[in-house]
Amino acid sequence: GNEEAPQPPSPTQIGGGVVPRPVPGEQRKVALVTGITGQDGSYLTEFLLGKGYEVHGLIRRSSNFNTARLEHLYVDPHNAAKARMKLHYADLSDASSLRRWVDALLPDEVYNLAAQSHVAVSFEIPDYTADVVGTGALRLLEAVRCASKPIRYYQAGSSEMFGSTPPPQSESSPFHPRSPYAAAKVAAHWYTVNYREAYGLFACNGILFNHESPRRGENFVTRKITRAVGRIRLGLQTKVYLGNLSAARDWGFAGDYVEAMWLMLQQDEPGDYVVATEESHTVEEFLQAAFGHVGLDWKDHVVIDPKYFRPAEVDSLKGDSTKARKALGWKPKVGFQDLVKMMVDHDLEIAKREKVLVDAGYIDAQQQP
Ligand code: NDP
Ligand code: GDR
Repeated sequence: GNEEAPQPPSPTQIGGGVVPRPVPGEQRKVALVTGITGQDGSYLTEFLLGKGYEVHGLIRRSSNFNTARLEHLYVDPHNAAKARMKLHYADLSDASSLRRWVDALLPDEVYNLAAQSHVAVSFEIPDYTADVVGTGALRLLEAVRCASKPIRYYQAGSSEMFGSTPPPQSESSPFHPRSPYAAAKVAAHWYTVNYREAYGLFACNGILFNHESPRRGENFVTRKITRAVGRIRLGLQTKVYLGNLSAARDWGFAGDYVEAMWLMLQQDEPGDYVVATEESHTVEEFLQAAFGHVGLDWKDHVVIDPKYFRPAEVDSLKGDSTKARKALGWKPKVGFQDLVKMMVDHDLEIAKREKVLVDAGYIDAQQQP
């Protein structure tokens, strides 16, 4: 028809990255993304808009606005031709809301990124975590299965599912979850496999190792450290309280990982894929790199607080992503040192703005993030 050509969204303001232009004349696909307000949801939305998709996101009701990571992508829906991202209220704990939006939108692809994603918090609210992370995936799969057209489904699986299984971990490594969060992700993984086998659904599990960015939630260890580095460098705080520094993680950049999600849904056959950098570092090594980048020694500023130790820990994760690299042609672009620098540089800028407000007497420096 004479519909206006898709407009590229404005360049991103947080987390770097400029949205690529959609290819003109390409048929517009429709994606439905749960967890769109989270770290990965924002990068995936940018990526899909860049591919020319119309992106619908399910957001949950909150007393505070929870759309900060999407602000730079938002176009007023009254500008119907340009607004290619649309947000709708739903909740992974509410099957009726999921069913309704899947039926109303009939997307080509569904990305299930929603989760209570904090491992330590899952020990505090295990029942809720199981409901949203495990049963929530089942509710969404059921909505997709019952839809009146075939829909491709992506499940956000996690390296936490391997838990105490020693590295390197690949698709054939056994799961041994070490938290309510991880156990719920294992359930979601097998629900997804089961819907593929039972109903022939095009359903994929991405088993993603840790991935970080300047948009990472501030209570995950990498961002907690880089926020603290920025503030300590600017004199806004002196100490940061942490738990276990000897845990090793395979840390990549979230912007790289969302491409792997999409690639999985573009294959001829559905499958499960490990996505990882194949490089592992301890929390202590992250501290060294982050404090070192601004010329500080982490040992002068880190205090161990046992309250951050977990009832059961995952000691060592290092992925073997041979399958994804061969079958999807995927590989990470950002390495460990560049990731740390990207996050520290971003958080130094935030600290500079905070310092202006502190110096002017508008905020209290003690109000730590
Ligand atoms: P975030 O915690 O940043 O985002 C989680 C998203 O889920 C948010 O949009 C959140 O909404 C939403 N959400 C939480 N509870 C509900 C609910 N009951 N109903 C609907 N939406 C809900 O996670 P990430 O972006 O880092 O991760 C995305 C997914 O990938 C998650 O499933 C996570 O478990 C998984 N994963 C993440 C990895 C990582 O290293 N980042 C690695 C492997 C897997 P709100 O903004 O309102 O809180
Ligand atoms: P993780 O990420 O549990 O791997 O789950 P997190 O950054 O929370 O912890 C990584 C390691 O750091 C240790 N640690 C601390 N962690 C936090 N959050 N706060 C601290 O103060 C602290 N001190 C030390 C932890 O004990 C742990 O060993 C993330 C989430 O994104 C999951 O949703 C995802 O599935 C996995 O990554 C892959």
